Amino acid sequence: MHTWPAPSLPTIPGRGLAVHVRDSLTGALVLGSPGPVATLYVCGITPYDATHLGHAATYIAFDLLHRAWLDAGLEVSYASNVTDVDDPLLERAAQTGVDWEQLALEQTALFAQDMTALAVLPPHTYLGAVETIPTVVSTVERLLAGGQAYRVPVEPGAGGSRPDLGDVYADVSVDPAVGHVEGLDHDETVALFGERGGDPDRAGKRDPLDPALWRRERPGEPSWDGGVLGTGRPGWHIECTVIAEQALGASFDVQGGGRDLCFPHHEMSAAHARALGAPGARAHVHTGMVGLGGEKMSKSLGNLVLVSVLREQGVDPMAIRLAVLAHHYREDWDWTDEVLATAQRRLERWRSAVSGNGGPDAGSTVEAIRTALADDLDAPSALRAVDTWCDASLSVGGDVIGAPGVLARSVDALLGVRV
Ligand code: 5CA
Ligand code: ZN
Repeated sequence: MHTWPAPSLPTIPGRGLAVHVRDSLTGALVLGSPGPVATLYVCGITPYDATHLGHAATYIAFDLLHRAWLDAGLEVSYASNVTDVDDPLLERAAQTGVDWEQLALEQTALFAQDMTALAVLPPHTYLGAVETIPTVVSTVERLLAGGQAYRVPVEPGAGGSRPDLGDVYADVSVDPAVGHVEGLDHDETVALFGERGGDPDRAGKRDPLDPALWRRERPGEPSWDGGVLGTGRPGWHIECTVIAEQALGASFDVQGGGRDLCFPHHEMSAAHARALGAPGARAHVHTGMVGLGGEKMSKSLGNLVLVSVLREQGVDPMAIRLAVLAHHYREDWDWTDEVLATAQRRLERWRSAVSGNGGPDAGSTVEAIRTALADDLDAPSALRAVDTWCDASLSVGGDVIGAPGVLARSVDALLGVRV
């Protein structure tokens, strides 16, 4: 999978602080990475209707982490995936009468353009589900051989020339950590599993929460050679387990994504890693949900504001980025015209404040940005620090030659906002 071009990163004086992030599983603020190489896996898109503001907010949040780690002197290894074959993509292709591969290609390309415009640093490893199939197959074979997975017979007509080889499911009962979603009883957990891509009612499973690892060939669905598993396609959670391990090793620093991925996706993905003897992510970090009109923005609901549409309307991507950064990443918030208008005014003000040669000293502002980001990526506080410098620059001015340049380069390097 091709990534997008990396934005240039200006060098700035000084060094960032060690970054702490909130681990969703424990609720604790933890050191993001002990270094010297910080490892990050962020769940990528399912390319059927990209890139809405919710996606943008999630990738911008982890881009802040990436930038803060670099500023702190760490080397960063960042991996992400593209779920370029899965039920929702195939369903959308079937509904709209387009070829699923074409849809995935177009939407992946559009996502890359949006990420470029939003100055998101690209992942170092970027893998699609389809290109990872051989590794998924050998991994599922290992789980079957180890007794952590089992076959479920398929319905008549499924399974191609080997209908006797069933679908493969992970046995979650071997992992007592699975299925205890905070605040939900068992039935509610099962219902949530069903809403988020699971198939709790599938006959023949040992437990309603068992997720598919390998889905056998079905009429009208794409399928690939699965060796002893038979023809089919990968389950969703194992895709991320395999790609993260392949890119970052058995243990890595942070697994990220939107909060909608907490359960079942990240929980199941972590359970698969444990079943394979790998510790997986040291911390799970989740972003809040961006909504529109009070409801979560989602491809399935169709209440989307697309980055590409805003760009076509002439909206400066840096204003979109500032609109996102005005909210703490863990917050749930609604995209509104007012949110965008406020960000546009802020961007204009910042641009006019850095337009001179001289200004107030920027050193303490740069440190304030660093301090805010090190404290669980507190972007709103970082923006307020920049506002304060801009207010001073525009009202009283200052005589430190080069200060506006230092501030502009710092805002670019740390916040990804080009002023
Ligand atoms: N391909 C899978 C992950 S392996 C997937 O969830 N794809 S996605 O296209 O549906 O979402 C891509 C990323 O955007 C995920 O991290 C998801 O949690 C996040 N996301 C989706 N909707 C929103 C939203 N409304 N607000 C914030 N983040 C969101
Ligand atoms: Zn994922």
